[in-house]
Amino acid sequence: MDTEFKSFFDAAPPLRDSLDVSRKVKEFIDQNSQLSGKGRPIRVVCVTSGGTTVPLEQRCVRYIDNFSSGHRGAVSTEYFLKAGYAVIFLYRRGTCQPYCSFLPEDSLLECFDLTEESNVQARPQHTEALKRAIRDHHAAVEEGLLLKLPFTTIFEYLQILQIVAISMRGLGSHGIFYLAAAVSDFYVPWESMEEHKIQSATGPLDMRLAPVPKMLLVLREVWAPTAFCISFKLETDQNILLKKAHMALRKYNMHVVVANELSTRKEEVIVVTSDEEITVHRENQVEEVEKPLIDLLVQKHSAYIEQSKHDSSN
Ligand code: 9Z3
Repeated sequence: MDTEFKSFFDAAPPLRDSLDVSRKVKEFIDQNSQLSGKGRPIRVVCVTSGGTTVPLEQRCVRYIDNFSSGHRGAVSTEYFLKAGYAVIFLYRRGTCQPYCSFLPEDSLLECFDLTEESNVQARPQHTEALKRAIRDHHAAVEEGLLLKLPFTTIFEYLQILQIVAISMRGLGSHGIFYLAAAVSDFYVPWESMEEHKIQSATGPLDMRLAPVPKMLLVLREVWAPTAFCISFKLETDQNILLKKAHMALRKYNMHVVVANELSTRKEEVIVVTSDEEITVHRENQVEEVEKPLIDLLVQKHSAYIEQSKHDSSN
């Protein structure tokens, strides 16, 4: 493994439930692989979602965070499930969850009333969306097609992603990584981090942040070399977005890079591959941009599976 990465992992605080996470991921993949015996070739996608935090103290009081709401990851998970995939949803604690993005921002309680007999009843304007969400969510969980794994820090995120990636190796080309999480570019290495709360009385705070090692290359070359890899490129300057997306595609050897600009990300994304750029728009106010996006990515994944079969038979 890349030496930068090795030292990142060696110095990171150990993941608290690593055995439990490994067991859950293994069981999930085994259980879904058995389904393939019933004639359904199983496809598993790891969807990453939300932003990673960068702690400033080992006994963390303060941290650096980013804007990501987890909406893209949560809604994409719903569409992958609809397309027949089993989904490992690696999400930031407290961010948007699958089947919950329609909820009013102020409170879930806005969806319900109490009847005169003190029973809970959905308000008419929310009834259809609630029914659909309850039905689809329970179906995914009962069929064992959705595994949720939470993270908070950059350390937890990369350690869990490694466990998932290595466990998915056996799926070959049937595995996808859909890396929508907004991953910190800089962090405070654990060994140089203050143990206790930084005192404000000592005056202005100077801090040196180290670059986070580029996980995409290790994922592609070492952890899961046969999986179909989709990463996202986010910029705020539309003029450099496509250039940066093409650079990421080449540098990290991704199969697809989805380019998005911060302010228009819910309306439009551009799917970039080595031979094309396809702009995908939100089709109407009811359906999200993730619907045509996942349709297109599923097509590209199917073509990749066929190509991999063809390559291995030659
Ligand atoms: C994205 O670009 C996602 O589409 C968003 C989704 C984070 C913009 P929300 O969570 O937003 O729905 O509010 N994710 C990847 C961003 C990122 O950190 N990309 C890295 C980069 O641009 C590559 S891994 O350098």
